[in-house]
Amino acid sequence: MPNGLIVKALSGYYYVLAEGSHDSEYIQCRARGVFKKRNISPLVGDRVAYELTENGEGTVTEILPRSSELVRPPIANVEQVVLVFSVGEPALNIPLLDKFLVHTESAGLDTIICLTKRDLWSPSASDKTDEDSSEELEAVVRLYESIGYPVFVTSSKEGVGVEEVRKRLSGRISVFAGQSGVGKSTLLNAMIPGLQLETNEISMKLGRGKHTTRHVELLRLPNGGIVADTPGFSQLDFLQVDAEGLGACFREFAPFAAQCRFRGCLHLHEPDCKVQEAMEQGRIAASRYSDYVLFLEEIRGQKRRY
Ligand SMILES: Nc1nc2c(ncn2[C@@H]2O[C@H](COP(=O)(O)OP(=O)(O)OP(=O)(O)O)[C@@H](O)[C@H]2O)c(=O)[nH]1
Ligand SMILES: [Mg+2]
Ligand SMILES: [Zn+2]
Repeated sequence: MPNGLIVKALSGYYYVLAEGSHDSEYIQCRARGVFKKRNISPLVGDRVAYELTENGEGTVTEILPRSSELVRPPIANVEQVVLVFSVGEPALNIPLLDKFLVHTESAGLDTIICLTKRDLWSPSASDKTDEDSSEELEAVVRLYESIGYPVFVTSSKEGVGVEEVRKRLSGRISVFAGQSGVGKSTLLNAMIPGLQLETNEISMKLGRGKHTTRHVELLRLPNGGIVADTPGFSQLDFLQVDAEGLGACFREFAPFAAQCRFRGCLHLHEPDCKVQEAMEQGRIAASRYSDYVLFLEEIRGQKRRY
């Protein structure tokens, strides 16, 4: 049976690129019924075995073992997640960024942060000068870089930073993830000559995107590498992370957490908690710590509902 790669999933069909094939001829496949029975669904990024059927279509018969798996966006076998957040329209949402980071950490994936629409950045207070305003953005960049995440600031409109992001994706399998309207598809169009993914203005009334991209699709980069465009989303639950595991998803807590007096310290009100101490001393950012506390409450609330 031939093997292939699922490059796109749409309306119950999986588009499979035959192994070794370099053109864009896909075999349109259905999944074998047994997957549904076992509650498994093939994902974009899956390497699969398939069989050809009479009508020129195919059936996915087997999913080969995955090296990684994300639920949102649904994709298998990526090595790197690019968290795409706009600095304006929609406004930069730091708690949501921290939440996405929990998910990529818990999935064990490398993460880079891409702050888009640099041309739309404006200071949060109206009396600030231009200089103050870029300082505020630089502080965000510095914070996440200090934690260990590479950060890119881009403007697809002005062609800023696009080349740097492309280089970072070269030779790897990556996925773009972020809210609707932050400019994921626009950035990919800017990066890949000839690509014309559909894009749409955000709704000014609602301050968010219009969910333009509707499916996950793998795209080949001109200088090697594969990147997936995905539909925007902002709702994320914590079903895969429990209260005890949350702290480990905040990378910069690790050296302090190791020295807390209690094993299994949740870093809330425990005596001799080194994470709280580090936060008070400004060695852990207050915004990160408060998002940690927020997520902990959310996880506990989720549990109670069951
Ligand atoms: N000013 C400015 N606008 C941008 C930039 N990048 C994208 N946009 C605009 O932002 C809007 C949304 O862009 P999309 O690329 O459709 O956003 P998306 O993240 O793919 O959205 P979904 O597919 O809905 O998830 C479009 O009107 C783009 O032209 C930028 O760098 N600067
Ligand atoms: Mg899009
Ligand atoms: Zn602690």
